Order: sequence, then structure tokens, then C-alpha cells
Amino acid sequence: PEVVMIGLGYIGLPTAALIAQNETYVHGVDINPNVVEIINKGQIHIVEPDLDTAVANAVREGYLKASTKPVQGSTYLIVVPTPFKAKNEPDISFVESATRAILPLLKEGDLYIIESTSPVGTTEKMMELMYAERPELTGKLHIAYCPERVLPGNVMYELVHNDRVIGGVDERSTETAVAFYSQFIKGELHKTNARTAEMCKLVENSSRDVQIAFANELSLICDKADINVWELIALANKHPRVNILQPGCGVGGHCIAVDPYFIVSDYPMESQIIGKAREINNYKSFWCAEKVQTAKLEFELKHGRKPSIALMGLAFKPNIDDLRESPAKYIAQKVLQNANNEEYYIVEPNINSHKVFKLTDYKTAVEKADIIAFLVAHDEFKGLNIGDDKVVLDFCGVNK
Ligand code: SAJ
Repeated sequence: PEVVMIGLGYIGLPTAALIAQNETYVHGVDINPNVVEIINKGQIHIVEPDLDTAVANAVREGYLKASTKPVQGSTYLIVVPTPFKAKNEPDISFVESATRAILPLLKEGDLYIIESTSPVGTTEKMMELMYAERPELTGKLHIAYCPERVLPGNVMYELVHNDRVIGGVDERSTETAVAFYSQFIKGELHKTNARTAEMCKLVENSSRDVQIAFANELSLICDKADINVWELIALANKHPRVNILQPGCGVGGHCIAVDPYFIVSDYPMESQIIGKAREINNYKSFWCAEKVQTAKLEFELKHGRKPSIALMGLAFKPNIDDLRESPAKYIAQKVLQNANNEEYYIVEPNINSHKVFKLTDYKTAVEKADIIAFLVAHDEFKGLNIGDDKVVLDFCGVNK
């Protein structure tokens, strides 16, 4: 193969399929043997529009193969997770073990690219590791960092059309990496150095987190001030230079709620706003759970009986089935922890069943519940006919 893709997850697999579509031989590597088996059958293990046909075609035509161990190629892409250890410290051990796994295969002139979200300095660290273990290659590899920026649900389009930031450890590396991506990317390729490219990825997601925190802070203020925050934001956004995002029940997913910590943990004294934004967005979920609790008590005081409660949505954002790092799921867990013989209807139209939550369809839930808390603005929840006798807690602006 020409390209060896280490990591066949949400980014690695679509990228592998895209490169293979370009009639380039790609060898995918994943430590999970089930994933490897599924892909070698031309099937996929994640939900992403249009990925199934891309992978099926690439495997059928022989341009994409997978295994659990790396093979030799000329370009290596590291697309593995960089999760968090306790105390919100980034864990780059998967990047390191992927790099160690390909060490014996490397040869002069090879291109090595990290795409995984990484703390600043990771690419240089991996360069030092490679040259320490293979000193005869010193200065003879091309080493670069190029973060992905695709939005789950629109990956196959955005992979091709988004601009990319490409930062090498030296100019030669940057040029080689740009030449590689230019084969299959139509967006503009912007050149920089590795550290700037690493920081750029973290800053993009932190910027969104900070902006959402501002909207969430407004929602808390407006709740006290008895002002409709959705109307307020729509009006403020009529100003030509104001563009406030939407408040919600918190910030989730595996990127925006995580990446800012990569900056905060390395630059704690300097990243005041970034750190505070994380706190505000986390607090917003807690606040929503408390609001449900208060509504329950008020209902019981007023009606002399326990209410039934519908929690609408579990996914981390509208119209997806992804529950990872989901604030709505956190709220549901918290509310259920405080359950005291009330009846609960948990709703998530994008999944059929869940191992912890017993799911109810949204129409039944809305019809039966006394208190309806909208956690995620799924399309199904828009414009529902809700009786005047119900208590509605709209945390995501579905009925704004
Ligand atoms: N959210 C709000 N209010 C808003 C917008 C979003 O509360 O106005 C919430 C969502 O409900 C969700 C969270 O923020 O819980 C994140 O959702 P998102 O749609 O903003 O982003 P992700 O996590 O799906 O994808 C992001 C994207 N980054 C940016 O938009 C800067 C994507 O381009 C990145 O590739 C991706 O992170 C990633 O992998 O880093």
C-alpha cells in the first residue's frame, strides 16, 4: 500500500475510504479485530451517511484492506483517539503506541502525519521519539500535523471540501504533506508549522465552546430576569456585528467538550476564559437537572400528587444517535437518581433501545407526561401539540 491509516474510527475510516476512492492503495490498521473483520467484508461499524458505499466500493475494488498490525507503506496517518486521563490531562499514549508500532517499518523519504487532536508539541515529541529509535533516519522523514475539522453527519462532504491547516516540523515536511492532501482534497490547504496547526485545532473547538458558554450564561440570566432568551438572542443578532450561538442543556460530544482542556491543562494561568467556559457549560447541565427537580416539587405541592415526567432526547446534539459525552444523558441520569416514585418517560427517537434507559416513543410521552423537559431539539419534537395543562421546560429552544 501507499498509505497506512492507523485508527479506523469516525475520522480514520472515512479518510481511508476517500483516499482509496482516488485509486490509491490504503491499508487500514485498528487494534479492534471486530472492526478489521467488518471492514474487510466491505461493511462499516459506525453510522455516517454515504460511508457504507464508499467503503464497500473501496474494498471490492481492492484499494482498501485492514488488519490489526501495521504494514509497510510510504505515508503513515495517525488517526487514533487522544482521550483524557483523570484530572483532565490529555493522554497521547495511543499516538505514541501507534508511532512505536510503525517504527521498524519506516524508511527514508516516508511521510508521517498526525491527524488526532493533540496537545501542542506532540508532533515534535513524536519526531524526537522516531529519530531516537531510528537515528539513521534523522532529518530524512517528512513529519507533519494536519487536524481534521469534519462535522459528524456530514463527514464525506466536509472531508473533501473543508479547508485544511497543515503544519510540518520543517518546510520540506509541510510541502510534502500538502502535496499528499492535494490529491484528494478540494478545500484550500493552508501551510504553517506543526505547533500552530496543533493549537489551531484546539482553538477552533475552544472558540465554539466559549461562544456557547456565553449563550448559556445568557439563558441563566434571562431565566432570572423573566426574559425569553431565544427571542433576545434573535434580536441581538439583528445587529450587523453580533452573532450569538444558541443556549442548550450543556455542551457534549467528544470534541468541543474535551479539546479546551488540552489548552487549560498546559496553560492553566493564561486560559481563564477557556476554563470558565467549560465550567459554565458543565454547570448548565446541572442547572437543567435541578430545574426538573424544582418543577416536580412545585407540581406536587400544587396538585397533591406526583407528576409524570417526559425527558425528551438523550443524544449530544439534534438529529443524531450519538450519546457519548451527552449532557442530555447526564441530565436524565441525574433526574432518575432523584426519582421518588414519579413515572418517567425517556425519549430518544434516533435509537431503538438503550441498555440503561427504557425508551418511550415521543408521542406517547408528550401525551402522558405532566412535565415535559425538552433536552435536545430533535426535528420530531418541533411543533408538537402540547396541552395547556402541561408544564414545559424547554432547555434547547425547540419551541422558541
Ligand atoms: N451546541 C450548543 N449551541 C450551539 C451549537 C452547539 O449548545 O449553538 C452544542 C451541541 O448541542 C453539542 C455541542 O455543542 O452538545 C457540540 O456540537 P457542535 O455541532 O458544535 O460540534 P461537534 O462536536 O459535532 O463537532 C465539532 C465541530 N467544530 C466546530 O464547529 C468548531 C467540527 O467541525 C469538528 O471537526 C469536531 O468538533 C471535531 O471533531 O473536533
